Amino acid sequence: MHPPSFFLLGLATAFAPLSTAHTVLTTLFINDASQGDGTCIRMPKDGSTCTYPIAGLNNPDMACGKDGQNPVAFTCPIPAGGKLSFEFRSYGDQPPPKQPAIDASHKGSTAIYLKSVGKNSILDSPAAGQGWFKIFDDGYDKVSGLWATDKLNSNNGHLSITLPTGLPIGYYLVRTEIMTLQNVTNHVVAPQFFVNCAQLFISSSTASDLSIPSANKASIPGHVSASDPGLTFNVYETPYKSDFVIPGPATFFPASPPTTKSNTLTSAKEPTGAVPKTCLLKNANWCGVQTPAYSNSEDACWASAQNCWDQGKACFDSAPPSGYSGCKKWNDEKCQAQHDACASKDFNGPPSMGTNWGGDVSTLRKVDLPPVANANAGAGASAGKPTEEGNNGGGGEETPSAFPSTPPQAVSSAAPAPTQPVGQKEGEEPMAPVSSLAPAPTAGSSCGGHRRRRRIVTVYV
Ligand SMILES: [Cu+2]
Repeated sequence: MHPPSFFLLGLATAFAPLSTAHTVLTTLFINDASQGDGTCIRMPKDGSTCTYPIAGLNNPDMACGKDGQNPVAFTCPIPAGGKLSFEFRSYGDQPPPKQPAIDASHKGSTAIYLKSVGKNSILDSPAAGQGWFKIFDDGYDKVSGLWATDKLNSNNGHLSITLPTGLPIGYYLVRTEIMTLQNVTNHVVAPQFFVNCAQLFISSSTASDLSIPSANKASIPGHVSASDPGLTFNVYETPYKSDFVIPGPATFFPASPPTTKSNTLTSAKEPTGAVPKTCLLKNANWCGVQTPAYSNSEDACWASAQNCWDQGKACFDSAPPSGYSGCKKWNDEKCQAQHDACASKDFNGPPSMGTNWGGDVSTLRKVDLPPVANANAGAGASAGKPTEEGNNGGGGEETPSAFPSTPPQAVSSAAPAPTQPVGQKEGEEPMAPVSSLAPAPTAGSSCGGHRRRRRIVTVYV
């Protein structure tokens, strides 16, 4: 939440344009394959506040953002050393370049953290607390004059990194941190942190526990303090009077240990929380499964149709601010077809049994992902030193091309190529009201409260 200070408002209006455009992590790409909007991401549930900064440096939400302590159903598999890309949006359901990832006035740093949370379950360890380490960061580039947030916008909200090759197999939270300095002057210090997490299962030939050097360990909240030089940096001075120091610990990028028989795993394990193969259609962390079969029974026909609508309602109810295009497709195409069949007294079904409704509509959007931002930095070093500028986080000895182009259980491969819904342009969330038969999306299910947001922003920055 923004500090409701009129003093701060005055300063901000003097130095920076008023803006609504904060940011939220909406989408993961694994080796360039979209996992679907919202899938595996612990996104804030309330669409009207989903892009807001974290209130207070000691807030437990600093770990994984608002609602980030709660697990989501799906966990995305990725090999150690794989390419991981993130998409940030200033409105949850509107991908850049329609809107910027974050308002241009919000200059600051980006960072990626990891935390191993268990060998058996994503639930073995909570988000907040010890165990975090930073694998990548980016601050101010003196040569180009660009901030990390400028690069994020010029890449249409995308940031790509390589995961370290030396990560042990298991469940991880990956944490994105964007820190911006538009509300920091010589008199007021109110940096903004935009934090989100996603659930990963990292496959690896390494099973032994990760040994994180003490200098690289982070307990979150608590990994930054208000007096850190990176949090008090004045971006309105020209020229800058000092070098920007990226907040948080130095990056730690564990390279692969030598492979021996004793630590070699097949890493063929199916992670708990992988998107089920039985999903006919997916929306974020919801999956629609086939409705019950029936023959020569009117009652069973309507019961199966109701099962479909019930699944659709659960989809809308669970849809995060990144959108509900899959829920709408489910209701409009599958449930409506079942309803129509029962109404026309075709009591054998469900119709189109075995048809796949397209996996995940959101993965149809074409995106150009940037190359990994840590390909060349820190090569050969397993732990970086704090940097005053540039980006940090070693590329290491293996390139992403050493891994398959899609993860072992790639979400997108679970279903045949989806078809484009009628009347919906590629890449656009359906904006029309859902049919009267469909449950209305809840107020928080889409980040579309623009009118409300604009009103708020006349007071807060
Ligand atoms: Cu702001």
